Amino acid sequence: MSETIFTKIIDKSIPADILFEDDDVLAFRDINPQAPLHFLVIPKKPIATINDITPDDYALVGKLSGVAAQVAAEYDVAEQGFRTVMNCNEYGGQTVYHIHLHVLAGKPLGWPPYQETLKSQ
Ligand code: DGP
Repeated sequence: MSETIFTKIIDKSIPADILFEDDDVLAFRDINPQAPLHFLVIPKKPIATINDITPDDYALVGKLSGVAAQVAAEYDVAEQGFRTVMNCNEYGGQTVYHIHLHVLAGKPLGWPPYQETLKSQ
């Protein structure tokens, strides 16, 4: 997998506002926040997209949700609620090809999360 900006955040060659870190996972604030609290939870292992997850990664990928909830609790938004999103490839709106769980919190979030009216199929 080619290196992404997130590899540089993991190895600290570029700065980020880090909210959580352990041997497997990093959480940091999104540079372009879409909610009062918007952070990303990523595995340190570079996995390009959801499509590239293998069974060996299932525990690691599950841990992203656990860390999301842990950080949300630390920032006192867990009880109000929050949204997690993982975009995949072009139609999913993915721009950085290192999987990342968006965590959006701090205000009521609309649903559905897109504006287009579905055309008849
Ligand atoms: P996505 O579109 O799902 O691939 O989301 C990528 C997110 O990554 C986007 O919300 C902005 C964020 N992002 C991109 N570059 C940087 C960066 O250098 N630092 C931080 N903190 N976030 C970044």
